[in-house]
Amino acid sequence: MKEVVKAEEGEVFDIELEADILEANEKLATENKELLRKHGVQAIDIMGSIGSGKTSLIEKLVQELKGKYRMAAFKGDLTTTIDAELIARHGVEVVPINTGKECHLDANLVRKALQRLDLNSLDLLFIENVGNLICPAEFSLGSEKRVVVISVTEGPYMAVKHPFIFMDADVVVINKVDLARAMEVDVRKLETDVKKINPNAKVTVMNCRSGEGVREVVKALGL
Ligand SMILES: Nc1nc2c(ncn2[C@@H]2O[C@H](COP(=O)(O)OP(=O)(O)OP(=O)(O)O)[C@@H](O)[C@H]2O)c(=O)[nH]1
Ligand SMILES: [Mg+2]
Repeated sequence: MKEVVKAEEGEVFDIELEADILEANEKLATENKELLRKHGVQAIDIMGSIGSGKTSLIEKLVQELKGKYRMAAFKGDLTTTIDAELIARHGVEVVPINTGKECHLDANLVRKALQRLDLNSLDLLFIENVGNLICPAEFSLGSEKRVVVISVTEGPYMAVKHPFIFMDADVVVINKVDLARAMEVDVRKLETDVKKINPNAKVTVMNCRSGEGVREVVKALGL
């Protein structure tokens, strides 16, 4: 094997421009957080790889927590409202957010979406990000907790290959445990990989299709 080609600073991006964008985003995220706290709303980011089970997890959480909390959701997608409609079936208010070509939500989009909700009538807000394990990590949205969903169908190296998104995660859900054997993926090894990156993360194993394991996620979120 030959030596790895590494991008130098400034080679791929204008780093100063990127720093400005991230700084502006942080400021808006802080404002979002203050607004949400003022109204007693706890926002929870749901990030994770494409198709890992983010929407399915939100659906199961909404079913599990109905009657206990008043809930709503934001759903970030490039152009569709498919997931937003799936979540809305459960009787919660959903604001779809289309990012166009962007691979992540940002605090400005969340700020706009917040204007569509009556925050006084809510306790919990789930924010499903665009599916991928890279860009969403850099953009705070103003949430209280960050969840990362990965699944065994993405293979055994999801955590070690994408460490940054796990560093700030409060809860990591390893999903599609029902398919682990067929995929020949060792769930315990994935769990260990996540713990090595972030020893403070609570790691739970789930089947978001059946709902098995949802109570552990609820507990890990302190709900
Ligand atoms: N077998 C199995 N299928 C699952 C599980 N969780 C989700 N799925 C299926 O996986 C597919 C993708 O699930 P979604 O919940 O849409 O995943 P997502 O992360 O929201 O996907 P994007 O928003 O498109 O990135 C759907 O067909 C789900 O029914 C699981 O635990 N086991
Ligand atoms: Mg989804």
